[in-house]
Amino acid sequence: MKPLEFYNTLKDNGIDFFTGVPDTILQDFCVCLDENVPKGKHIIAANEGNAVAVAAGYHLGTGKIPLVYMQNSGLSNAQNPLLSLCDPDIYSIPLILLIGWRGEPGVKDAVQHVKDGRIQLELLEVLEIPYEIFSKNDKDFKTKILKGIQVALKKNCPFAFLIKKETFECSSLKEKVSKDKGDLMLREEALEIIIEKLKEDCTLICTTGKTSRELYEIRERNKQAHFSDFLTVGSMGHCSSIALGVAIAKPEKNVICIDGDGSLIMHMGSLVTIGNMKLKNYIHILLNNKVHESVGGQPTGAEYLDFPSLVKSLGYKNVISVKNKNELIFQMDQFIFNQGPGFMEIHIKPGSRDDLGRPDLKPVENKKIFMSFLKDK
Ligand SMILES: Cc1ncc(C[n+]2csc(CCOP(=O)(O)OP(=O)(O)O)c2C)c(N)n1
Repeated sequence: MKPLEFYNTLKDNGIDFFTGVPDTILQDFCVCLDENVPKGKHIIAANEGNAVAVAAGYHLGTGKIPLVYMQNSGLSNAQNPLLSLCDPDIYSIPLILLIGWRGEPGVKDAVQHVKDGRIQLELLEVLEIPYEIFSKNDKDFKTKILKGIQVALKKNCPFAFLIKKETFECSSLKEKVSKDKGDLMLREEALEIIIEKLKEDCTLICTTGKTSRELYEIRERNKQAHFSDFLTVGSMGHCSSIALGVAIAKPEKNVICIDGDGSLIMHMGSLVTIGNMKLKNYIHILLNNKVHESVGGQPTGAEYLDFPSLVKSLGYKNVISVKNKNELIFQMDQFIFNQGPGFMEIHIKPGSRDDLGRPDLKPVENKKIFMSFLKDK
């Protein structure tokens, strides 16, 4: 299906406002939005709940039906405003939800998507959200769009369009994100240096997406064990809070959270708690490429965000920002030994290897070896 045809059908039926959090299944539709939606009418939100709320506000101001896009794992973030704001039993707000169906039964996907995918239809039914399913070569897609909009309008309720993998035809976004960015490092180069500089017994809590996949592969290449790394394969935006819990439990250990800008922004409130806790053993490293690189390179909103000033204002003690390899090598030696909570922002450029794999380690196995590592120390 051509994203532009899909978009034009939405537009012809009165949808002129789009907000959401990107996902791989929807990345070509997002490129189409960037190219066609007038400025200010396409908002990449911090998280899916925020997107639903912004869309609800747009409806209140215009009476129109907005569209909210998300990966299906983001439906849980959106659940609160869907049930307690938009639901027909509360304010009854019409919305179109465009949901990327990761982990669809019978379609190979990463482990963190399997359950979400399996319960997808039942979940929508329990939430009492009517839906239509879209797939590649869908001949009826215009009728389905029309039906969804009519139901949403008639019942004043959210209506979901569930999008299967490879429904949308490819665009050229990948090329757009790999343009030259001076001497900024790639995420994997920065990770290699971090791993080299850290002592073997440092505890790492790593964020969702390609960061954890790269960390896993670096350990394999270095022939190092994985027991000191917790790979947060799902629950985007929560690695800093997981790290906080570990740091509280293990005050004698340096606990290092490796975060991404999209993830950090998704649940940015955690910074307030971390700042308040003032743990000396808490270190937060932000790999800031300003985009959701793992799912297609859409901007996160970090472009104009001054993370060092923000975290300083929240009580982080040891705060620095680095932009290239030499600065990172130089600063790492000192940084980990300074008193926490520490925050190191590393400006990096978007990009990753095409042949990047996924961890061969099951999450439950990861948990077991990580917990025995923490226990041993
Ligand atoms: C709740 C939720 N929404 C969306 C996603 C899809 N997703 C996976 S990784 C990612 C991007 C993460 O961006 P960032 O933290 O900046 O890291 P980068 O990929 O740029 O290294 C997104 C949006 C998800 N996994 N979970």
